[in-house]
Amino acid sequence: PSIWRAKVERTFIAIKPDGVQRGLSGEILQRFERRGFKLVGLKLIKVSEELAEKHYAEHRERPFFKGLVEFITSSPVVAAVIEGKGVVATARAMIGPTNPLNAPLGTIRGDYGIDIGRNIIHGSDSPESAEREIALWFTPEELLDWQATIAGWIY
Ligand code: FUP
Repeated sequence: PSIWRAKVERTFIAIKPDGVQRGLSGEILQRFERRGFKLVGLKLIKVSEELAEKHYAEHRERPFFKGLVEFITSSPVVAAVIEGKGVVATARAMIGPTNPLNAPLGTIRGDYGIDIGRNIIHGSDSPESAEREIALWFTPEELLDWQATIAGWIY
């Protein structure tokens, strides 16, 4: 019974249209892979208005909601599910605060962004959000339960 076969945490990340347009997708995915997280779902998708509105439902009444939906549906998004110990909180830490101007250097937003409405990447903010968002963006068949043999060197 190998330790890396144990069910570990998963989170949802999405490289937003600005990140994809700027050619940052590979660089961003690389950061998570290098940290030790495992990709279990990955796709390039043109987000529908319906998906955008469901994803950002908590912001429905905010003044920036319409612009946010327009932005996220404007151009392809890289959607991913990554897995590993503490991945929800650690991915958020690697992403940095919502406003890139407040984001420390070394975080994705701190290294690549200056505008809150163009903050490059989304990451689930809690295990409950992760579960909701993974189910919203991926079908069960799109999530692969594969064994990363190198994980024995990480955990
Ligand atoms: P985060 O969890 O860091 O992605 O941030 P929020 O869930 O608070 O916000 C979701 C998205 O709404 C942000 F990525 C950008 C947008 N937003 C604005 O455009 N203006 C704001 O004042 C707050 C959020």
